[in-house]
Amino acid sequence: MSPTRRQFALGLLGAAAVPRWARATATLDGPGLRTLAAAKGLVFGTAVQRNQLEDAGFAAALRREAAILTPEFELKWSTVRPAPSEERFGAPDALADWCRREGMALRGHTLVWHEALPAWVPRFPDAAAARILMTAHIAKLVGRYAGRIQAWDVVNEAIEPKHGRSDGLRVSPWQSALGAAFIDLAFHAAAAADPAAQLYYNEYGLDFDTPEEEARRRATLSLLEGLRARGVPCHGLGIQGHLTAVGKKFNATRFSAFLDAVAALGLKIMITELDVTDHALPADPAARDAAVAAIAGDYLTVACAHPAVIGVMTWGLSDRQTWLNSSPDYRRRDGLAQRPLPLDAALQRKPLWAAIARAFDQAPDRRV
Ligand code: 9MR
Repeated sequence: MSPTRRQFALGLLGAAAVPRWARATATLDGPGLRTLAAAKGLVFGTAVQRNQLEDAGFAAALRREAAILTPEFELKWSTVRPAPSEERFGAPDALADWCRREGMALRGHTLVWHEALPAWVPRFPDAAAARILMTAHIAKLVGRYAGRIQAWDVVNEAIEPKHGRSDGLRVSPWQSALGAAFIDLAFHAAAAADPAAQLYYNEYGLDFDTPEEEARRRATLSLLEGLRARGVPCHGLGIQGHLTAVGKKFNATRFSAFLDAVAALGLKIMITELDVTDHALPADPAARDAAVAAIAGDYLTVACAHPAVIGVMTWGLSDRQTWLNSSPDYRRRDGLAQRPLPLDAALQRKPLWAAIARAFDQAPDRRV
């Protein structure tokens, strides 16, 4: 029988009997997620924005919880190259320096995407222009951060079955100009610029048991199978993991089968952008926190049990800042801030933190 809340509250259990994830929720002091993940040979990290490092409390929380960071937008094309003659590497350089000083790893996000393109990049480039623009951009960024960025999301969100193509690819500037070959080209360019970097394909909508997400899983698998068959240097799949607290069913068997199929291609898997929108839930914060933690717990239990999954990153550490509050699709209609991340706005650990901790605690040890 598992210990009751009352037993915890009354201190009736010896410290050893209380699992770490249960003990640590109420306090900032227990081991952070980075430590709990590392104990199983996993890695935990988060997306950050450069200005968050300037807040001492936030920086301390990052040090406590995260072993790897990714810039939330600072490496995107529109940010680093707003005009052809203008390069802005100040923010990503500062993040890279911070990671080096703090002994943290850095992930690069993202090289080839249909969003966050500067206005000067044509939306309908011809093939020759697309090839030059894309490979020069990749060579510049991957080359600049070689040895400092461990893994790159080389191609982001290239799947969109709703666009009606038989290969499930999204109609985008790169796809329109170069066809499916743009993906191979991007990975080859990244590998040439830093042969040691781990190169990922990163995608969303792979999580739930809906016909739409099943179609996205199928299209993603066939994309990855093609990369493998052609010997394209792609080392892993980034599963974004933008979850929703209600309204979609999670099917552990189906998700696990998807992870198996990806692993069978020899690929590693990283959960790259975990968060849980609560936009469809009533206002009560405790009820929202419980629902968010429940779905993330179910999801991460499956993910962390899988030997091909190497780690989990959340898309932000604290509810202080989340893209969900400004998204037209997801922001709450009652105007309340969402609670999608492991720490609340005061940097206190939430039930989601405990769900992640529990998934790490229950995961098999990769180090043995
Ligand atoms: O959270 C990111 C937000 O701050 C940026 O404005 C936006 C556009 O660059 O991108 C958001 O991050 C997205 C990520 O890059 C790819 N997956 C979906 C994320 C949420 O929209």
